[in-house]
Parts: sequence; structure tokens; C-alpha cells
Amino acid sequence: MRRSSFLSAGAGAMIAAALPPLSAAALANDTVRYTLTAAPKLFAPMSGVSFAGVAFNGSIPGPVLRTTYGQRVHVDFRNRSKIETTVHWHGMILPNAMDGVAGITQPAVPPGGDFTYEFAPNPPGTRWYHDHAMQMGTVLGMFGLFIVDDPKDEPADAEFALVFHDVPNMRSLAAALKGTSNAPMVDPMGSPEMAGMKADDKMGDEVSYVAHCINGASYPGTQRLAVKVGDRVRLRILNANPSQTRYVRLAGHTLRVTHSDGNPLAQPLDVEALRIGVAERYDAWFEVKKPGAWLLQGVSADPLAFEQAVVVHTPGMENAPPMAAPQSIDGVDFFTYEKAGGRAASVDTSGVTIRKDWTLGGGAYGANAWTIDGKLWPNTPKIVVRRGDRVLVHFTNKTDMDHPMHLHGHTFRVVEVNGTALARPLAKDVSLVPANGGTLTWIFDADSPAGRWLLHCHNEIHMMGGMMTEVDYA
Ligand SMILES: [Cu+2]
Repeated sequence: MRRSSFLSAGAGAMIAAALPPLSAAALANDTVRYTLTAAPKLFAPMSGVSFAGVAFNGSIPGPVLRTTYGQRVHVDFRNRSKIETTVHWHGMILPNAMDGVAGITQPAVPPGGDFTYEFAPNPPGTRWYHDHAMQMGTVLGMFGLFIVDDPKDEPADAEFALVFHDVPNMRSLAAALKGTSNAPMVDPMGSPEMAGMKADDKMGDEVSYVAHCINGASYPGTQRLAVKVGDRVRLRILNANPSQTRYVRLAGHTLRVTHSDGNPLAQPLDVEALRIGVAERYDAWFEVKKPGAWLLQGVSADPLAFEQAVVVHTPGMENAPPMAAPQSIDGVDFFTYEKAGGRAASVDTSGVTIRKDWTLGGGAYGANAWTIDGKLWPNTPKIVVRRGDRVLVHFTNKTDMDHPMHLHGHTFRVVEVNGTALARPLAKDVSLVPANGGTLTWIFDADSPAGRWLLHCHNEIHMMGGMMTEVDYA
């Protein structure tokens, strides 16, 4: 699509993402019940793109699941896809057996199989769910938002859930995975491309993408967000891209970030753009001060990312040409952990009983091998904890890519980035460890239910390529 048509074309199909208030009926029940059915889906987010995906309940992304903090959720999961899969509840602290990691917390659910998940969604905030069986289910479309409403939250005049995701070029994905010594799968897509490739066909480590979507559509087919002058609007944004960080701007507006990965910041931060690593979520607010139409856009070095946009408009401005933001982040004041956390003299290590200093490595050309202290999963160093331990993990990243490191079943605090101690540590479940010698430090408390909790890079390619370990309760 050329830029001119991008700016002038009208709206196509819409998918509702405006979040309605919870019904009184839902609040009256202690348990919210959902059925999630995974099944093949031919996904066509824009003309000319047709992708053999797997969807929850027929849509990519899957439905927004929602509970109020204090309620339980009961999910009947039915796997009617052709791959083995599970459902992982990203960012939740829950019984280990409900964490949905194939081979670690449960057997993979085979094609035709069922599994029941039941737990009390916790902590409150913007969480999500996705496949976790090393069969590429998440890349194929098995993901969605899970909002745990916090009754203490300030009410918004309007609220929208925006899931950013991108459709991979299957050949580039196969190429990136070629050389994965550790992969428990060979040909997840059933595509002849992977099977037909030789080792020297590897085209590079980066996956390329053929479509860039918000809530399952590309601009101009994306939904429009209707707002009114005076509204204070809350956005809940997820980056479900398998490998790429995304910047997000709303033309003509400042974004006030209040939550990272669903957890409240110690103090909100006003920025011109978000920077969202793989699997991260941000809650950001804006105020509508005058009538108009503006684009909320993904911004990236990828020239196609301009398709990742939705129009925000006031009444009567539905067909106005929307104001766009420049497709550059040069000079833009974007969100960073350091800005949100502020600078402290030093990291408060009081109470720390276990310390790990890990080097993230690998990424050599020709092999999809990504390491922790030089080792590939399952030979990576593990953390064995007893209840009450306080764990410090200091990452040094020797590769030339940022790594979105994720810990299951816990909320950690980011206390240091690139040598800067943070005065207000960020409570998160995934954090970008900066490339090229960058450092980042977590502290977390071993106060979750006992079990085996994965710790891994959320870049799908790197996870498959070995950058994974676990925190085990002794
Ligand atoms: Cu990584």
C-alpha cells in the first residue's frame, strides 16, 4: 500500500475493541466462565495477505477476557487445532499447575484434547494469555488480552484495548529457526518451505513481517475509536509481535503512562511515544481537548509499520483525513524504564538471599542458538529458591539484540538499567535487557505458589533457540 492511499482511504471492516463496563451479572458471580476453542483460521487482515493461522474462538487476537479482582475464572479449553498447545496466563500469579507450560506444568493438550483452567486472576491489571507449547501457536495467532479490573482504579470516560501484532513471512520465520539445535519441533506450519531448506539457505536472524495489525486488521481496515471532547481515555496496549519492539504514538497528543505490564507506576509519566518490547503491556491515558481525527500508530524502522494504525476521532470527524505522526522517533521523548523509575544513588539490595549474574549471549550467524551463561536450555543455570528468599538477577547482554526477559508466576522489580539504579523500581513481568553490553537487574521475592516457573526470552525465536531457564521452589 502506498502512503497516499494510507492517508486517504476510508474505514473498512471494524472489530469492536471498546471495552464495555462489566455487567452486574458478572460481578454477582464469584466465578467467570469462558470457553476458549483453538481452531485453524485463514487470517486475512488486508487484501493480498492470507495466513494459515490458529485462532481462539475464531478471531486473531482472541477475545478479551475480563474479571474483577477477587473473582475466579474457569476456562474450558478445547484444542481443535492441528498442533499441540496449552494456554499460559501471562503475568498471573497462580497455582503452578495452572500456568499452562507444556512439559513443565502440564502435558501439551493434543489436537482434539481438552483442559480446564481455574484460578483467581491476580494481580489486577492488563494481562494476557497465549499458547506455550513450543509449537509456534502464539506466532500463528493464539493470544489475547486478559484484563483483571482493579476496583480501586480511576474510572475512564472511554477505554480501548489495542493488541499490536504482526504476521510473519513464513519463509523468513523458517529461515530464522533453521539451525535451532534444541527445537522440539521440525515443521510447525506444515509448510514445505522449512522442510525443503538446507542449512545454507539461512537468510538471517531477523523475521520479516507481511502485515502489521492492531486488533487483527491493518489500516485502513482497522476499527475507529470514537471519543468526545473532554474525555479522559484509557488505552491498554499489548505488543504481541513475536520478535520486534514497537514504538506507539498518537498524533497531536501526549500519552500519560500509568501502568507497565498491568502494574501501577509509582508515578505516572508523560511521553510522546510508548516503547513496547515483545509481550509488554502499557496502560496510557490521553485527554481529548478539541474536535479532530488523529492516527494512533505503530512506529518502527520497518517500512510497513504505517499499516499499524487506528483513527481516533470526535463526533462528526469520522471521515476527516486524520492527522498522522512522523514515522520517526528521532528526537521523540519516548517511554524508558529510566525515565519512569528516576535515578537513585544505588540499588537497595536489602534482604537479598540469592544473587545471579548472568550473561546473555549467542546469536552467531548460521545457528539459532541464544544462551544464558553460554548454555542452551535445558542445560542453562537454574535458580532454586526456598519460600522467603529474595532473588537478585543481574543480566549482561553481550548480543546485538534487546532481549525481552520474562518470569512466570512472579512480579519482579526492575531496579537497575545500564548502570543506573532506579529510585522507583518498576513492577513488571517482562523487561527489555538492552543490547550491546547493556545491563538490567531484577529483584523478586520467592513468595509464589511452589513449582517450576519458567524464565525466558519472549522473543519467540530466541526462546526456541535456547534462551530459557526456570525458577524452582525446593
Ligand atoms: Cu531474546
